[in-house]
Amino acid sequence: MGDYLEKVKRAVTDLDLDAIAPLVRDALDSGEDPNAILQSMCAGMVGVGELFESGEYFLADLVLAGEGMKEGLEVLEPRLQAGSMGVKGAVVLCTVKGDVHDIGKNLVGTMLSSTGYEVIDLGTDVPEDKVVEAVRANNAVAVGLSVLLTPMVESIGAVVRALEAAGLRDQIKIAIGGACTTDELARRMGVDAVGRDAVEAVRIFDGFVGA
Ligand code: B1M
Repeated sequence: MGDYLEKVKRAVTDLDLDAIAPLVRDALDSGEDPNAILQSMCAGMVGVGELFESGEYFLADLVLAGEGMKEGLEVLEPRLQAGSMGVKGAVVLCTVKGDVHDIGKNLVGTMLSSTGYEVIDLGTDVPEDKVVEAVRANNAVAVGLSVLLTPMVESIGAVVRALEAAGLRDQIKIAIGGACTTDELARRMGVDAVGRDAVEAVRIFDGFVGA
């Protein structure tokens, strides 16, 4: 069984795009846990990031990796979805202003909606006033912010300040996540939690709503 997990990871890192979705399907057919397959795909993306950092991959390769990841997730996501939608409350989710990475955010959204949250996904490069608007319109219980780019971390603080200015901060919890987030950053930005992966994100939001 474990062989498929390694193959999925390698196909993502090697940008073997035609192989990713079929391998995910084979892994599912062989009885692999969808969450374990997801972890393998994410590990493959870490490999892509390392090759980009070392100069072996270029920006176009990151784009290709993103495409391959999305194709694999299309096969995987229906198997990750099981729960009853929306019963735990509404969560506003987005990637912060200046950042267009959306694969991790989408995964967090899938996991949250599959475990009972109504997910209001605002997309990527989202300004703080849109977050405030969505929190109000949907009576949201929490906000999830994805941020992968270090130069964009101030966008987190902008959301916190906008929620404070709107008088909503006391009634809402905020979590952040993404490659460049740390506990120290969370403290500095004044948010309530940082999630390392989509599974931990669910644990954090469950803690927020007492589920
Ligand atoms: Co970009 N990129 N990228 N990129 N990219 C990174 C993030 C980078 C680390 C690569 C590197 O140098 N090693 C680096 C950022 C360095 C930094 O600032 N610290 C980088 C850079 C520099 C850039 C550009 C500036 C490159 C350029 O133009 N010169 C540019 C910026 C564009 C912009 O946003 N304005 C850019 C562009 C792109 C693409 C568009 C080509 C593409 C994104 C495609 C897409 O998303 N549709 C891309 C990709 C694919 C990556 C890497 C390789 C992979 C990201 C990914 O999808 N990972 C990435 C390298 C890396 O992260 N190691 C990199 C898989 C995904 C499942 O993981 O998003 O971390 P992740 O999400 C996880 C957790 O973090 C967590 O759960 C998820 C699931 O487990 N999580 C949350 C995420 N959000 C959460 C929110 C929560 C909780 C948990 O809320 C509570």
